[in-house]
Amino acid sequence: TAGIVRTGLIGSGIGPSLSPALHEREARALGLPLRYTRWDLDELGAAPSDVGELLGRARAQGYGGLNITHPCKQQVIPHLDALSDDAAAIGAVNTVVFDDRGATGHNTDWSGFRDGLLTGLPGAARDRVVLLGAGGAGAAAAHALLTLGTGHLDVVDVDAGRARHLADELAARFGATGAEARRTAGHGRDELAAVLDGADGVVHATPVGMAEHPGLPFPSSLLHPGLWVAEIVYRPLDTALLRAVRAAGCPTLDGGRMAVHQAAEAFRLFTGLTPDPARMLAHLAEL
Ligand code: SKM
Repeated sequence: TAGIVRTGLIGSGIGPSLSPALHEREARALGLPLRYTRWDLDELGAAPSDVGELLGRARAQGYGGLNITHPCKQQVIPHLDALSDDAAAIGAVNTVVFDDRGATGHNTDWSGFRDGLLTGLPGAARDRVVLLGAGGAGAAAAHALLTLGTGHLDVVDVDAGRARHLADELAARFGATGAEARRTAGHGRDELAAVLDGADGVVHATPVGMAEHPGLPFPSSLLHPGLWVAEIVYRPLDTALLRAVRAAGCPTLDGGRMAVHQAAEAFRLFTGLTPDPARMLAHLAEL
């Protein structure tokens, strides 16, 4: 019997996730019966290492696919039958699609950031960019920037070793051919001011600005005219950083666009239907 499309999200502490509302509202707008269910590890009493078993259960229940979030984006990989090239390169999966070929892993975080940047800051220069925060979200944004042709990316993290590790990985993947030896460098927090000076834009990918981590990730005195700032946090949609950047007259991109575009691409992979990101963005603003 033609049924409802079943999808969902596996992760820890996902109660506040807006994915169920975003996906279900878009499906309704398209006339598609779809249910998006939270599979919260904490509520299921499951460990991150149970992700393979949970995938099997969802598949047996006829799911079309699942989003995967913290802390399972890496751990899910050994349980998949195939990986998209980008997910393999980034080393993280946020979308799994079930079909007759098995379970295939994708990463729509990087394409979500790319599409958010292209639509939210069209025409912005991105030759020199600073990435603040070398965690998973930062790695996805970095992949997007270098794919889009950013000439030089400085990765900054409180943990300088983590910043260098990501920069090294990116250099191996996106190494420049020819004169310029490499396109990425890693730095500790004390080098932020130096690398911001002369940058076209900065991507903020640390948790600062979320309710549990209030405040500014760096003083607004480090902003300079024309420097754009892209925020990855989307809860709240308006952060102290974005307010400070707007007050300084600099262009901003909030985290809502990445959230919407990663969801839109996952929705397309799950359903084969093309969602309307503008409508999803309007939905997000109402949530
Ligand atoms: O990658 C996304 C994921 O697809 C959904 C999500 C959420 O609903 O909180 C967060 C991100 O990890």
